[in-house]
Amino acid sequence: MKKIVSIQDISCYGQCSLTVALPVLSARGIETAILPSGILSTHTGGFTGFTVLDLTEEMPRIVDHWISEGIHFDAIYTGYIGDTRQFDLINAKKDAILKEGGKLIVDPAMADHGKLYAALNQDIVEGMKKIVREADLILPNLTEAAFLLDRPYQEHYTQNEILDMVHGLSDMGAKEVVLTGVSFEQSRLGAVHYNSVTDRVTEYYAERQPKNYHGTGDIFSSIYIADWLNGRPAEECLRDSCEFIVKCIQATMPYEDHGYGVMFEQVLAAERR
Ligand code: PXL
Repeated sequence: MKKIVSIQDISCYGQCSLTVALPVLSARGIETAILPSGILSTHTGGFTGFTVLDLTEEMPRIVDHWISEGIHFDAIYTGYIGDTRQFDLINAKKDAILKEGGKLIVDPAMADHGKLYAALNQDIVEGMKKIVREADLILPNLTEAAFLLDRPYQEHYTQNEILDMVHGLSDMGAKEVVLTGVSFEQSRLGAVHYNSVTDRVTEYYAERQPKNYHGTGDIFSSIYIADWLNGRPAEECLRDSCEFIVKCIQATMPYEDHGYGVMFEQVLAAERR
């Protein structure tokens, strides 16, 4: 059984970051520890007046206790990070809490639809670049990729431009890149995987759904990471995570008052039946 630690915020309400990563990873058979980067009353998309408790000071105390207990992980999975000091902490401590050959997985959750999330700024982008360089696997969406590469965000990309982006991201240091939100035709939306070791590109496109929801990036990453740690090939990881998101959106759309996240619980539960 693989053991992972996820480093991202707890958005107490809103179905994103740790409140989706934990159940999804657990349901896929991954033991999941958490290192919360902060506690927010809600996520920062669509809610106003949210509260934030930064946990930067507490994080090294937690990690140092784990080190003294000899606790090690197969992988670290980072997501939303609200304070730049946390990037240095991750780089400084990662080797001490990873098993030999353990992996650093970075979902640079910081932006979407061409814009940074409400509480973030360019310093977070610069910090994110520091951990992307060290990563075995990164899972940016198109907006995050544009920020990481210091390129302007475009509404549309050609196939060559997408390939150029995944190569650019892997040139930054990431061994494997999963670029999400890729679309070349109106009715299909999916993701592109690039493995810099084998120089292989894999793509998967699912049926585009008529609505966007918060938290789908976090759920996509959690499914992908669980499958990846369970040793499944890129084409299966991509198909499983894209189709899972499609099902989550379809489960949520009938409920018009549920605009803040997707009802992924139903989809997880249906898999068990
Ligand atoms: O889903 C990404 C995410 C994670 N954490 C917080 C967020 C967001 C997206 O807005 O606000 C706090």
